[in-house]
Amino acid sequence: MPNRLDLPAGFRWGVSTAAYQIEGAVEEDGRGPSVWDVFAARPGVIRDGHTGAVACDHYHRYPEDIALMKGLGLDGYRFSIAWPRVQPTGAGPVNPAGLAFYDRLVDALLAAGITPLPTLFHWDLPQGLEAPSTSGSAAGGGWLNRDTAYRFAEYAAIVADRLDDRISTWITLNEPFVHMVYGYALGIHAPGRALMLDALPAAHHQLLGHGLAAAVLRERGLEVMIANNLTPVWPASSSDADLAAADAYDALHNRLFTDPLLLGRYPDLSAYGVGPDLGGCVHDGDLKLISATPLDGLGVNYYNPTRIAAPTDPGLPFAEAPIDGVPRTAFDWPVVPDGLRELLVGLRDRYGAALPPITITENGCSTTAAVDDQPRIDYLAGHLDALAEAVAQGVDVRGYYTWSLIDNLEWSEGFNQKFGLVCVDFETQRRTPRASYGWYRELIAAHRGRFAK
Ligand code: IFM
Repeated sequence: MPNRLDLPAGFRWGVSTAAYQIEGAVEEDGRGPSVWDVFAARPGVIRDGHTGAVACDHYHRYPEDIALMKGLGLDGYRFSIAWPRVQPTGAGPVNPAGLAFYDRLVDALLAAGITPLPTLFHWDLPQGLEAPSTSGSAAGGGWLNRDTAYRFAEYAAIVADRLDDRISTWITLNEPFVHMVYGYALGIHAPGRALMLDALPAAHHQLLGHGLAAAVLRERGLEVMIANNLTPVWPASSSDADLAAADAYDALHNRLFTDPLLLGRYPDLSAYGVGPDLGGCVHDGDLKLISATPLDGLGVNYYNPTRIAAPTDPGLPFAEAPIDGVPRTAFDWPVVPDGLRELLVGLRDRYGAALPPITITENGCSTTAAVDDQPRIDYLAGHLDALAEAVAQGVDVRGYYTWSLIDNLEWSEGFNQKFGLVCVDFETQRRTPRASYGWYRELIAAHRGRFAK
């Protein structure tokens, strides 16, 4: 059996974070409000009333965080750019001080020998695009509004024009599935809409935004990726009803966000009573636009498989079923390392030649451990071995970015779910590397050592 040290020469090691989860400084240097600032201010929506106002104070402490990354010996750092820092209302004037922050960050990363891998959108939409003031230039409704896709492409051009001399590969969106479901269908993330299936335009408009931004990036000679949250879907039994439910869930979670990009079409959503135009939001030519710029890489965020059974009540064509008999993370997510191999091999089998090289853009777990986080080491080791097995089975995987460098704001869970290789004391902002930090550093060094002349 191959193991993690058998990953190929040139395999890239990294860590991932996102702007709203770490930066803080939400009112500094001209940053405008994001949907997350507004949502977090609502009583009861985030556990313990936590917000991203300060988070890890990375906006000020980024040199210390880059020193931690350098200590790991990383090849790359995946971070996200806060759109409202760059364009405070999401349309119109650029905020030079906001762009200057990312300039400093990128320069400091490069000086540390770390390749920046930016994500243009990790859920912190400018509030001006969700609910514009009367003087605003946008129409509102966030990603429910087609116009947001065009604003996203403008923003992509602004950022690329500033940083394309130093960054060659860009990720457009992070996990459009999670953003649509949690933000627009269930309302447990910003912007807090609970529209159920009426949230589907938020899926299509994100993908349209990807297509438009991808063209902007490609015009500048840049490489384009997207980071999708994907899960192997396990039917609860081999009954026809469970198989049909699993297929319906797979279409929604996985294929809805990957088929249009790689195959230029939406999957069959008839189990949801939805036709190929997703209720009318898909215009002629949109799918061509979404797939026109071939992806240079597919980012895969993997945490766990999902077990699906036939629905118990009307509404949705599936019901989630428990996965028993496996370890669980502090978040109560099932730990199934081989699910990563299964997912990657399944992607290769489904998309064949249409599948670009894969990078694992997120994988990790929350633990309750202060510093001695053996469960995280076990999680990472198991998943990296499964990844090596997928590579041995012929899947082209180029890199692995663990989630996350440091503990951070885990959205509606606040600071209560801790995913970091580095522990953060949110009272003092003191960073303490965990055991997993040393383990990851040793792994990277040992893997590199195999290929050293
Ligand atoms: O923290 C999130 C991240 O923002 C997106 N992917 C999953 C992580 C853990 O829940």
